[in-house]
Amino acid sequence: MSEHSQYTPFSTESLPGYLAGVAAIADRLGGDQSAWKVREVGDGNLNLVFIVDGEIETIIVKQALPYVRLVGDSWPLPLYRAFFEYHALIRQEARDPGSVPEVFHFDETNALIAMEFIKPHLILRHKLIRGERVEGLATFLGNFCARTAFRGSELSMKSADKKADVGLFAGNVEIPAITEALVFTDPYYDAEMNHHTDGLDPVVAQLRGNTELKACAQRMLMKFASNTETMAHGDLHSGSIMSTDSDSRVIDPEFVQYAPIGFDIGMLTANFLMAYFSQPAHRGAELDDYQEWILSVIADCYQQFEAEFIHLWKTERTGMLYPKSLFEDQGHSSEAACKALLKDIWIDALAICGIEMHRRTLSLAHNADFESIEDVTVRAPLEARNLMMGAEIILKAETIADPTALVAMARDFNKRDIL
Ligand code: SR1
Ligand code: MG
Repeated sequence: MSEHSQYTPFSTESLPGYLAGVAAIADRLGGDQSAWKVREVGDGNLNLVFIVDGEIETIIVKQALPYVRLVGDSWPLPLYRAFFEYHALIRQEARDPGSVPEVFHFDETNALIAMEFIKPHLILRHKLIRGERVEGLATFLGNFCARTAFRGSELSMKSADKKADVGLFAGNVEIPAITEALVFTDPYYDAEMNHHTDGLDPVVAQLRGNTELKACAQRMLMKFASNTETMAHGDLHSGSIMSTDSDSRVIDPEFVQYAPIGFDIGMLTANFLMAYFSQPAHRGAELDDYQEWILSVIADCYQQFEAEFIHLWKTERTGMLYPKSLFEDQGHSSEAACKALLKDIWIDALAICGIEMHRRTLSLAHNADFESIEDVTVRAPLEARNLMMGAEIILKAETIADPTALVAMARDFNKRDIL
């Protein structure tokens, strides 16, 4: 039987009838299905997303489509990604309670997850474009990255459990393949689905002509494809975060994959840097202050990631890796070992960061931070700063000491006239 034989893509009209048949959901919504209000609000690249207002509660229903929504049915995509998203959500909830939406119902056949409607939160990317600040953002995200990374690794997990989980998620083939192509490879040659802003050609030619840069990106791809350090969210950008002015949550882990620990925090850092570089087109008088706030989030987030990682190292190091039997039980400090590991994670995170900065301006899926700048003569020079800083991060990762040095680099690139 094919994966699709019993699958039904729902519409705003057909969804209430389906939900009425799921007792736990019908009770949660309350009242009669005829009174439920359904809106389809998916603005991402892949799925249907419905908001369902019942008499008692509002919920989100996310359903995978058998193709890439951004491109159309010429690009098929397996429905089984919903299964992995569901499993990622429940693991993230266990590893960092309260950080992700609560799952109410999962239907594997229909590739459908019914979950908590996080409100009054909005997509962080839109808040950043509007110049809004979010209290506690860096602490929340630093903790999320550290807790999910540490508790999903063999620093914490039993080896057999972690290996079984790696086996489970290894079935998620096509989704990481998108990342492998769109993120790591396509930016560096004129791949079919690529596009970039008019006026950027000289910078793009410079990057694509740099064999050292391409080799560094491929080296990182090799690590991404083969290194199962932890369960990564896999697509942790500002569109995968929802915030109020003082509370944040992470959504949308369908790109989940076992990957290097630096993957999520590196991708996240890149998305804050792109928010930073795009600001001159979005802000007026308060530009400098707001850009500095974004840089403070980048530095604080990474510092919190390291602080929480070190805390977990001291308090929850119960896995097969760096066992206490080798260090503390021998009267030996493991501090230097932890520091050396964090250095390796930082270097990986930097490489991912630079690569993500490139793919969001050169590959298929761009971001609204830059894309919403309609005047290409304004957009291109800002994207050029982003592209050139991305290259320097990748090529000089070993020489960037810490997040303070990274944000200092951003200030420098933000002043450059590259085009
Ligand atoms: C075809 S999917 C393009 C992008 O959308 C997702 O959000 C991921 O970022 C992916 O790379
Ligand atoms: Mg997404």
